[in-house]
Amino acid sequence: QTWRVALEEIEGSVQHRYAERFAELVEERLDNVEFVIYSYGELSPSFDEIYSQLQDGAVQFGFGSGFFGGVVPENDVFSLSFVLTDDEWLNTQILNAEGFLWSDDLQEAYRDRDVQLLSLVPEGWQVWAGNEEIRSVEDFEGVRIRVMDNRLLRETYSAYGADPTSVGYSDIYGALETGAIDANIQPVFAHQEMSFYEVQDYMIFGRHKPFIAAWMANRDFWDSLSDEEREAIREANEELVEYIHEAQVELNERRMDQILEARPEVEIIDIDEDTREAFREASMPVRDTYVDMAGERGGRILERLLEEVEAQQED
Ligand code: 6CS
Repeated sequence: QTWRVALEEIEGSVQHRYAERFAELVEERLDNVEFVIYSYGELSPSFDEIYSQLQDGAVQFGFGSGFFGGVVPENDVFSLSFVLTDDEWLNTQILNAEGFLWSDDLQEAYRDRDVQLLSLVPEGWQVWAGNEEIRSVEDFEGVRIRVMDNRLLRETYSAYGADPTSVGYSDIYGALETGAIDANIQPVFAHQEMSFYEVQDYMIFGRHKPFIAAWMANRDFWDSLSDEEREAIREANEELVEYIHEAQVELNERRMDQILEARPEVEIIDIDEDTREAFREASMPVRDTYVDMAGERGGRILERLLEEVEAQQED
């Protein structure tokens, strides 16, 4: 049988690396399975369409990130800033801890929308990039920043005084080039692979959140699998937690070098701890918006995540 995988990102990306390794590990364990991976653009430029294919079972596996709140509102918990720590490996472990990933509330939120959540994949820090220097919350005043189509992200940047607008992934380059937008937020690898760095002069590391993608299967497909098949998938996902952390760190470093090689004039700005605190405070009211949007179950998921952050930090 052929199992199809839909990515939100192009070849070479973190999602692509994840899917390739996942396919290898599962094919090693199951004789009769073969994977086909569709990179971004191969099925449709529209994420809505890609997500519908996963919900319908036209594809068996796929990723959902910043746009996926339109399908699973609780997924927007991963769009909040300053919920996780500033340690990337710790964050990866927190998100994939049994007590969070496999908690009933989180699992039901996805299953209610016909998908089965399998793992959570941090792809590297979200990095602000723009044509203007940003060193403080005040510097965001009036900046036309592109965010994924997501009310929480729009509210976060409005809270900083910016002018957020949602543009499709494939339209960002043109919007930056023509000056329709001034800034955009991506993990480093995406700034490089999508060539956004060519039209942005500053890259600003605020470590406000990792880019997080949910890795999912179609629910009915998952329910139809044998125990052996489900076990093979779970083992592969468990092995991938450490693998993809190391791969994304290495990939993001390499892509940063490539950016600076191609455009040494790109300036890197590191936001200091005091300024991060100001960003954290300004973003706090957005947690209430999340609970308004995602409801009581969404609120419990946020609480569970915050508890897990606390527990893992104590260890
Ligand atoms: O910004 C976006 O729209 C896209 N960025 C990445 C790194 N992955 C998929 C996402 O939708």
